[in-house]
Parts: sequence; C-alpha cells; structure tokens
Amino acid sequence: MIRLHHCISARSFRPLWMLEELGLPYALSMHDFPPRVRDEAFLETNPLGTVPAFFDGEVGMTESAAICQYLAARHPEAGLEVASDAPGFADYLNFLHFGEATLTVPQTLVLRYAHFEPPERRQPQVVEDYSRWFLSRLRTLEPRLERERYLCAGRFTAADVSVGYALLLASHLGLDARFKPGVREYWTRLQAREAFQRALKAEQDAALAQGVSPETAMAIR
Ligand SMILES: N[C@@H](CCC(=O)N[C@@H](CS)C(=O)NCC(=O)O)C(=O)O
Repeated sequence: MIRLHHCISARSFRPLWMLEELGLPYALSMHDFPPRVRDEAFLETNPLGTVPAFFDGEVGMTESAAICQYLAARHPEAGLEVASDAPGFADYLNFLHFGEATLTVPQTLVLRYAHFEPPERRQPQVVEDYSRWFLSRLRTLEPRLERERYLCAGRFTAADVSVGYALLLASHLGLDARFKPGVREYWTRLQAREAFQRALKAEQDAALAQGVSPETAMAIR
C-alpha cells in the first residue's frame, strides 16, 4: 500500500492529487506544519523533515514533482504522462519541473517573510519582490494558456498537477487576484476536476481523523 506523509496544502498535495487522479488506494499520514518541529518522530521517517515523504513498497521519495513523474510513468494507461517518443514529451518534462523549480521557489520566500517569520523579522519588501518575481514567471505561461486548455500534449497530465499546485499555493498567498486571464481560467479549470476536489476533501478528513489542524499553515500564523 502506498503511504504519503502530508501537511495541509504543502507540496505533498501534488502526489495526493495524482493519487486521486489515478484512483489508487493509499494511506495518508497527516502532520502539523512544520513536521520537523511539530512532530519530531517524523525525522525517523524523513531525516530532511519535509513533506512529501512517499513510500511504495521498497521505494521512498521526497521530491513532489519526481513522485508525480513516478506515478504517471507507473500507470501509463491513465494518460497522465507523455511518452518519450510522443510529441509534447519535452514540454511535459519542462513544465513538470517548472512547477517546483521555477514557480514554487519564489513563493517559498513570500511564505517565509509574510507568514512564518516572527512579526519583527517579516519583510514586506521581500514579500512584494518575490510575489512579482513569481507572477512574472507565471506570465510565461499566458500565451500558451490562451491557446491551449492544458500545458502540453493537448490533455491534462502530471505537468498540470505540478504547476496547478503552485497556483493553489498562490491562492493561499492571495496572489491569485493578480493572475492574468489565461492563467485564471486554467486555474478555474483545474479546480473543477473531481480528483482535485477529492484530494482537498481527503486531506481535511484525514487531518480531522488524526487530530491534526485542518487549517493551512499560513492561516494559523
Ligand atoms: N523540493 C521539495 C521541497 C519539499 C519541502 O520543502 N516541503 C515543505 C512543505 S511545502 C516542507 O516540508 N517544509 C518543512 C521544513 O522545511 O521544515 C518538493 O518539491 O517536494
């Protein structure tokens, strides 16, 4: 049985959403954020202290985009990957990794300096600079999303899960009001997916059942 360690709305939402898209059975272990501080025993599960921590038999993984790639490749019948000999393969890999490496990185600075640091260490200038940086990176998607419903191969893939999570995080950070029309409509489309809705419900249900706060870390701080 697959086991996913997760915090509400953390990057581990990417594999959670993938598991729902694929309809696979899984066990969800919830943690208060940050688990390295709030749940020290978790360091035995993942010495990095980060989520996701994903286990599938002998396999253990800690990178959200890589887990999406793994799940899509293990279940090619679901059509969430693009084969290496198919048109769109390069775009698929590029956007799958763009979601984490290019989009989520500036958001991490916004999160830290708007929410996680104590009030005296908060940095409104850093928050605005990295918000703009994030939004300008998002703008590179705009011409494509004005033409296409999804990022590559003419269909929904794991690359949309990866970028879609960055849009979810942006909405928690209040940056969605600054999305351009193509990205805004794409984000609406992604949220309407049944698997996305099921993943949101799964994290809430599991948090309540396991005595973990169902709030996002930014709502609490
Ligand atoms: N590149 C990794 C980053 C993992 C990561 O930093 N996760 C955050 C949650 S979004 C975390 O667990 N932070 C807690 C900490 O750093 O202590 C990924 O994409 O999974």
